[in-house]
Amino acid sequence: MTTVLTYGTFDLFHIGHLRLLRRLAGLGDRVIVGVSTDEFNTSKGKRSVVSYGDRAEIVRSIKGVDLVIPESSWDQKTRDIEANGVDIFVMGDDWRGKFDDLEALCEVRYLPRTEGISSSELKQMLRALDPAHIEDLQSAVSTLSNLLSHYRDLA
Ligand code: C2G
Repeated sequence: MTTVLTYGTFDLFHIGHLRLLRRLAGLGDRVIVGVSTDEFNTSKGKRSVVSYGDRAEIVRSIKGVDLVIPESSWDQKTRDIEANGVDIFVMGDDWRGKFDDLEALCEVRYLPRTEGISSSELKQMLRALDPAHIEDLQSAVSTLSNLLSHYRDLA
């Protein structure tokens, strides 16, 4: 029985998160995922769009994930590894080198991230769609459609 452990915020769950969790399921028999609590995210200077409860439920429902635990501090990893008999600790390679100290307890692996998608980019797109911008977009669309019908009449 090989136990694999990872951590993350998993906000606005996307294909990058899914591919990472799928690869974890391929590395072992039991997959444990620490999901950052909203309070811990605040301490990381992050604010999730999706609440901890919902993020944990989404991750728990991913095929191959056996257990979700709350991540509420940076230093709980050692305890979690020992308490769950973890064999492989895995993170995306944006964390490369950051958790090498855990090699004293188990194997540490960094897997390539999925390019072109991130929660922060999705958040930026959502911010761009706030009401103030939508009005501008709507007036631009109506201007364009008026122009279009005008040219149609000319054609
Ligand atoms: N990830 C990925 N590809 C992406 C985006 C994310 O493979 N396009 C991976 C990250 O490398 C990470 C995991 O998905 O391993 C979760 O990413 P985040 O939700 O951004 O987690 P983060 O905020 O980095 O929290 O103690 C560690 C922290 O909890 C990590």
